[in-house]
Amino acid sequence: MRKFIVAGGQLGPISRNETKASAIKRMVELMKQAAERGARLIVFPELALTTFFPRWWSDNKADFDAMFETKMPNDDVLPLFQLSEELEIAFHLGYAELTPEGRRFNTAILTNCKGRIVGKYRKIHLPGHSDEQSWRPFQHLEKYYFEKGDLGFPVFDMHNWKLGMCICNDRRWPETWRVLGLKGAELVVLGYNTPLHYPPAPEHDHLQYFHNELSVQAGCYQNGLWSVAVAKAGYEEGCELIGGSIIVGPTGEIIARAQGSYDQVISSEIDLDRCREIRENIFNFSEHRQPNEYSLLATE
Ligand code: CDT
Repeated sequence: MRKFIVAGGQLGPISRNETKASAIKRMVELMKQAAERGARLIVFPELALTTFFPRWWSDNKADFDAMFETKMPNDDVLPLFQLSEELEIAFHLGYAELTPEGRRFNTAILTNCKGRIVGKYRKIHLPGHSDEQSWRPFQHLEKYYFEKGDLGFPVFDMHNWKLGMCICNDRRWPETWRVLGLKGAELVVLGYNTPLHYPPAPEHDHLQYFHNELSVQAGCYQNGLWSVAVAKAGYEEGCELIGGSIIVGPTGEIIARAQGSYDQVISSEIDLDRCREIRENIFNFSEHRQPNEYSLLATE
C-alpha cells in the first residue's frame, strides 16, 4: 500500500493546568475524525501532552518534571494507543521524556497501525537559550530543559513506507532533510510549537508562517519526499503560537493546510511512489550530487 491517506491532528492551545488525560481526550477525538476520513496515519504536534513549558524559567529544572513522561505508553496516553489498534491508524506523538538515568529529551514516537511503537526520535536542533533572559516577554529554554538528542535522524520502515522523523526547529535546517533523504525517507513527520513573536528579531514576526512553509516545502522538494508538519497553535499562556499545519508533496506543493488555531484534522491522499518523479530526475542523488565538494558541511 503505497497510496494512502495521511492526516495531521493540529491542536489548539494547552493551558498550564490542563491535564495530560484531557490533552489525550482531544487527540482521541482527532484520531476518530482522521479514521473516518480513511487515514492510516495521524501526526500530532511537538510536546503534545502539555503546555510549552520551556517558556518559563525555574532555578530547579525538576520543578517541571510533572510535564515529562518516564515511560511510554503510560496510563494517561493508553486510550490513544488502544484507539490506534482498534481503528488501525498509526500515529506520531511528541512529548517530554525523562529517562531512568535522569536525562531529559524533547522526544517523539511513531507507532504502526496496531498501536505498537516502531520509532523514536530525540530532537537534535534545540533552539533558544540556556540561561534566564528576563527581558523577553516569554523565554525559550529548550537548551536548558533538554539535552541534544542522541538517536540521529532516523528513518523507519513500516507497512512498506519509509518514515523519517524530526521535530520543530529541525525543519529549518537543510541538513536534517538531506540526511533523512539520503537514508531514503519517503515521508517526514514532524510537530512544532512556533511562537509568532520572535523576541531577538521581532522584525521577522510577520514572516513566521512564510518561514514555516518555506522550510518544509524546500525540504520536500530538494529531497523528493512528502511531509506532514503539525502545529500546536493559538494563544497559550500569553504566547501566540502559529498554526498553519501542512501536508506537502515531493514537488514542494502544499496539498492541505489548516485554517485557524484550534483542534482540527487536515488530510490528503498521498502516493509514496511519486517520490520517484523527483529522485529519478532533478534530485537524482547518485547521478548529480557532488559530496566531495561538501566536506565542510560535516566538519564546520
Ligand atoms: N519548538 C521550537 O523548536 N520552536 C522554534 C522556535 C524558534 S525561536 C526560539 C522553531 O524553530 O519553530
